[in-house]
Amino acid sequence: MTDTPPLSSPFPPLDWRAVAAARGHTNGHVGSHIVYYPSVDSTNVRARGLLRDGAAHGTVVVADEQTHGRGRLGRRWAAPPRSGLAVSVCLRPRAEFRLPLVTVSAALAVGDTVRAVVDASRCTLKWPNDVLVDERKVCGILVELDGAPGAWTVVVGIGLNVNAAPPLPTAISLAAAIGVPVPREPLLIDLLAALEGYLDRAAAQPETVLGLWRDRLATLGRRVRVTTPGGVLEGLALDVDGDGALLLRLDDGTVRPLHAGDVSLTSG
Ligand code: BT5
Repeated sequence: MTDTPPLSSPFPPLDWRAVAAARGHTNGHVGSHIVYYPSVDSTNVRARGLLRDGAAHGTVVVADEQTHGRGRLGRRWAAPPRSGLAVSVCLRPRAEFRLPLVTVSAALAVGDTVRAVVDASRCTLKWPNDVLVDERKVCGILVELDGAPGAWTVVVGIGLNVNAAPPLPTAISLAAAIGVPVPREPLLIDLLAALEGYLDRAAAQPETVLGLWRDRLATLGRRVRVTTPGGVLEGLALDVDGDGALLLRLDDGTVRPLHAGDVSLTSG
């Protein structure tokens, strides 16, 4: 944890101390304890290790560069150093917490944070875990569980393209969307506060949070193609159920629930 990173970048390092100061020091708050790396393999990997070592609920790992940023299903997350936010939040949910609502809470929180910068009409959520601006991916979310039923530890990893994005036709950054650079610290402060708010709400009123997510999911009502371990399925994205599964109506009329961990939405 040094402030002199061995990397060259047109962007300044994250002022993580300002973020920590803004989030306060109350135990259990998301961001009350922040672990910063100038460069790290993956913030999710580090956060899982911290949880194994007893880290408190709400501990946040943030890095200015990831050398092995992880996506879902073995894919990679890449971003130019210091250009965006690579954040992993350590959670120790209560046994009754509905775990799919971690991803839902994170997507809603990122959506709010993005909408504070980009006109809301340009920002949509794509099931299960993408936040899009102008139909291009500005953020990905990776939730990973360890432990055992009733005593899960959860890491919610969030990658947000702030001032640059990798050269993918499907990717966009906030700065590219609005034409000016965007300071990362206020974004991270807002994101952590919003995540805490949605997680609290998801614990108390899960249906309300699912309803907010359903309203923002651009996927619903569209024809989609989904890659599953058993092959490719096509159909109409009807709705999401109480576990966050996507209800897909196949062309033969049957409805299949699809769970986020297993599938990849390749069009829609
Ligand atoms: C995700 O996976 O979208 C989850 C990404 C989570 C990244 C965060 S960063 C902090 C934390 N630490 C980690 O190690 N991971 C988390 P998935 O749905 O599988 O999407 C991955 C795909 O998105 C890749 O195969 C690329 O096509 C594309 N992609 C990679 N980097 C991108 C970027 N920066 N912006 C937009 N698309 C990207």
